[in-house]
Amino acid sequence: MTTMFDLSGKTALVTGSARGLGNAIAEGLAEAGAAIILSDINPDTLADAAARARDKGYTVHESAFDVTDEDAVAKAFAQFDEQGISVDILVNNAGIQIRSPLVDFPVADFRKVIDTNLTSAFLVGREAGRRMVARRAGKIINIGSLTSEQARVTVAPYAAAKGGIRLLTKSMTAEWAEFNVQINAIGPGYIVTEMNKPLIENAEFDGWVKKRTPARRWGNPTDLVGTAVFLASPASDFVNGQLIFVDGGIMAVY
Ligand code: GCO
Repeated sequence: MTTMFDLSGKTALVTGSARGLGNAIAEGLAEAGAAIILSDINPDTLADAAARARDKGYTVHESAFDVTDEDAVAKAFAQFDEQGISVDILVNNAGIQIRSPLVDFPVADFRKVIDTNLTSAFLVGREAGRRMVARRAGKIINIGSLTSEQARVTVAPYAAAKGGIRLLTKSMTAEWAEFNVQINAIGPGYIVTEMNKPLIENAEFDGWVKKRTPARRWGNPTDLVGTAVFLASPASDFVNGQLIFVDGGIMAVY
């Protein structure tokens, strides 16, 4: 039974994995046996995260690139090819948040959020997908959100991007499932991360989250690990195109 969830011999690339959800997911995949490629736009925080992961005994590669830059993404994958590293598992996690009322949203910020949260998953997913299709094997996990399904005030481009992630996941499935590539998404609920700091520190919002979440608490980044390992492992070989909410029950109850 445990071999079903064993990731030994596999390599997982997690974008935006120097901290937050991406870091917890990467370390979780490593704990399940995968070698990990930590990746972030900031080489300093990336080096720190890699040192921490190596201290825990994991096999760690590092790759600093901008997920919104087509050439940089292509170059990173060309380097993996040269080093003989195959990305067996990709987690498209990199993301940013900019909050503002929609009537005032600057177009440059709108584009930046769409680029970083959605176009990035296409760009990195395309490089990984080409190779997975050729190898007839692969797992892609896109990180969605509650806002993949439902909107919330002040985060319109984020919600538009995360809604896009849901259909990008299905589109990848439409084209790559026949080549034994499984593409699914995780929809985290409200999780304690640096990105959500302004929400956590806002007493009213914090109270709302605890009331709105049937589990009556914020999630921790490690709450996502079980689902990530499942979606990265042979246990999910016939699961494809799904968005699985890991949200303490929010989407089940209104
Ligand atoms: C925010 C957003 C997100 C939420 C997430 C829940 O304002 O930052 O609401 O960060 O935590 O969308 O899935």
